[in-house]
Amino acid sequence: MSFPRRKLIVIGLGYVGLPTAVVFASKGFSVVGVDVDVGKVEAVNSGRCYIREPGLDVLLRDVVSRGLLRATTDVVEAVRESDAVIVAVPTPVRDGVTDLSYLRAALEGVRRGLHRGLLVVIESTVPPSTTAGFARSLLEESGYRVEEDFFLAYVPERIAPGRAVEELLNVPRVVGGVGLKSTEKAVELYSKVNPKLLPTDATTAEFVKLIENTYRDLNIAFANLLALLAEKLRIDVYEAIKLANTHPRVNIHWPGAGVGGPCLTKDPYMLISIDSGFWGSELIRLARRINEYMPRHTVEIIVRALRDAGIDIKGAKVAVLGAAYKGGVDDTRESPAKYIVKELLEKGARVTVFDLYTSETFDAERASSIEEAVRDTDVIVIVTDHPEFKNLDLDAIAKLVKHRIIVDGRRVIEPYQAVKHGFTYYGIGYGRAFKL
Ligand code: SAJ
Repeated sequence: MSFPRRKLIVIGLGYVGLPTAVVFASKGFSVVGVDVDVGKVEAVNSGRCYIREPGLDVLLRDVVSRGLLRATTDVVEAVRESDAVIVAVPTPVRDGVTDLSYLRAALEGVRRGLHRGLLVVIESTVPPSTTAGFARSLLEESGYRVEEDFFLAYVPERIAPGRAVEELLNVPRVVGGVGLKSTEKAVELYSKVNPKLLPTDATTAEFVKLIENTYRDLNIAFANLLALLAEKLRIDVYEAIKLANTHPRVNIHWPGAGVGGPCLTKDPYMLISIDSGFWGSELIRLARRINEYMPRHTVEIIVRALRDAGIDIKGAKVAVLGAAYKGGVDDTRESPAKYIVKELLEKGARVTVFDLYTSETFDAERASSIEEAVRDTDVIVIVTDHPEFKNLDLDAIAKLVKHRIIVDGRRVIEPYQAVKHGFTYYGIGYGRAFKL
């Protein structure tokens, strides 16, 4: 039995680390969560869940009350008493360069508490070779040897915000050790929470993580390119993609007001950092450029929609529905809404933001209900595909607005429905209502 004490440390109690700590605790591990943020540590210890994840709050309260999960800021002490450590700290990318300083700080703490038999797992997204290179040498400065005295593996996280608990338990996990013994140990640890494990080596596992998100980013960029072309052709790109996707070997993603979140916006840059001078990497850079352009394009459509109705953007009242980077979550990291709202404010519009999941407004006014958001508004802009927006009462809304104009950045509303209620419908990739 490799984990005799069933004691696990999770370093970094964010969107990945907190659900991970809770899920392992719910399977009987005695888990210590470590974070530099005292606020998070206090929240966990008082059983309070600070991220919105279905089912997580109940589970957290339960494991804390049963003494299976506690949090601390002292990593060294925690590591000395544990069988395994999972590191899930942020690794931000700035100007194409990955900042490994949080990972370094976490691993330095682990090194000071390192002992024989310890398994160290990195879950943070990193450039390939980081585990077998940077992390290994840093930990071996302790005098202990990997594969002989301790074990080291890379296990990419695969949870999408909003589905953390479910995905931790059910989505297959890639498990890559720096050697066979490390892979075996890591497989043993994760088998306690997830039966679908895919063993490989650490560098392959790091690479796999980056290609998953880059594949998605490229696919969405292709969809966004098609949207821009469809607008020129004055056809509906959603109808075209739906039809193309009936082909058994075609699976095009969906265009939209932009690609946000902490993963797709940075992982492609980490992938090309393997050989940034290589001309072939332009494929990935260009995809990023298309996706980064989409919020600007959304603003262009808003300005045009208003102009078509004889309204100047300066002084116009704009109701923005959605601040989160995707539907059903409260997460606003790298949200396209940020650029859109700031640009509208810059242009002199009076902007009100309504989001049922988050109170973030990016300096615009905040509405606490849909009615408040749309009252006397000149244009309604849908930025996030929250499920609730799919059932908007267009009849009621039509009576409240000043002008019946919708700019739909996510195809949340069917154009014919909007038109039926007297709205002029504009949307990403919807070329029928306007001319470029
Ligand atoms: N989006 C589109 N069109 C689409 C799909 C998404 O414009 O067809 C936009 C969304 O609105 C959002 C952005 O892309 O702004 C990213 O959303 P997402 O759902 O694609 O991805 P994330 O960042 O929430 O989660 C991804 C997931 N990766 C993949 O699906 C390959 C998740 O499994 C990872 O764990 C996560 O990244 C991560 O942490 O790496």
